[in-house]
Amino acid sequence: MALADFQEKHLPVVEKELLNFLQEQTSEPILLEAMNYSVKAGGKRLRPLLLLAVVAGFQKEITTGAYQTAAALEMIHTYSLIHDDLPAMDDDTLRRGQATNHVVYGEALAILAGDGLLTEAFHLLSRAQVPASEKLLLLQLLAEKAGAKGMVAGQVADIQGEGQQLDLAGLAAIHRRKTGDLLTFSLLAGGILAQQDPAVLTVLEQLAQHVGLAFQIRDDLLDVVATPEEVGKTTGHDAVAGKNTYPGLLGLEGAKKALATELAQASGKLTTMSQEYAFDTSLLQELLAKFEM
Ligand code: GRG
Repeated sequence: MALADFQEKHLPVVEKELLNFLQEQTSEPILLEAMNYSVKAGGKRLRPLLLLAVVAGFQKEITTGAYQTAAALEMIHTYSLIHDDLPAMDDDTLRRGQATNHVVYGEALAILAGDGLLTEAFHLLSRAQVPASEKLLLLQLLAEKAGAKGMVAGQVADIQGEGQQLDLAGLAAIHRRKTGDLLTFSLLAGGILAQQDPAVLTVLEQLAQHVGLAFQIRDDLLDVVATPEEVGKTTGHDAVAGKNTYPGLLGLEGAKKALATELAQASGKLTTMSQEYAFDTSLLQELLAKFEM
């Protein structure tokens, strides 16, 4: 199945699980409105897509539990964007092509909308229709990748690195956690839901590291070369904020080369998965091709 058909078939189900759960679990209408505002603002749903594409690549049925796990993952991602945009963090006014959450609802509600999404993500996953042993693993992994040695730690390191000159290893150490860890969860969760053993999960994790770096380098490049209309958020922001970026360290051409290298390495991991674990790589290859610049 082509990626566009796969998206059209499966992403609306993730959406339904997510929106229904928030609706059922929220008792304050303005909180629901603020959470829905960012959820419905039209993100690419890259992380749910990666998760579901891995399940499909192992030729397993996409169950309700997989949709619920993907919905929980997107809730965590959306919370991170709301909080990242706050005046105390990146202080951004445009996200997903719309005014950021705090611009519309004020800072207090934006913080609470993020808190609500974060907490309800774990609530949804804890109730997901997934066998208990896999569910426990998914809960632990999501906490680890989103938490204090994962995405949150990466965000702290990023803030502390502002205005300092980092080297490539320092930059990678930030992004491996800030952006990479949630992408890693996306791929590993697909493997766990497809009941793969640890050896396969190790290859998935290696694949995720290349995907994560490629994604970040591309995001840095877009901040330099794209318009706000193209990416739905303010651009040129990194330079103003004194952020360490791949184009800043490597130059535009060097960053493009680094992106191509990461994508080639990701593709190599996919070949290994196809040869050794009968993994159908077509969806992920098509998705990775979209990262090329
Ligand atoms: C606030 C704890 C906390 C963490 C924030 C993810 C993150 C950490 C900050 C976002 C900053 C940023 C723009 C990072 C670059 C990579 C990234 C996560 C881009 C946004 O993800 P997309 O492109 O967004 O998948 P959509 O809107 O399509 O879902």
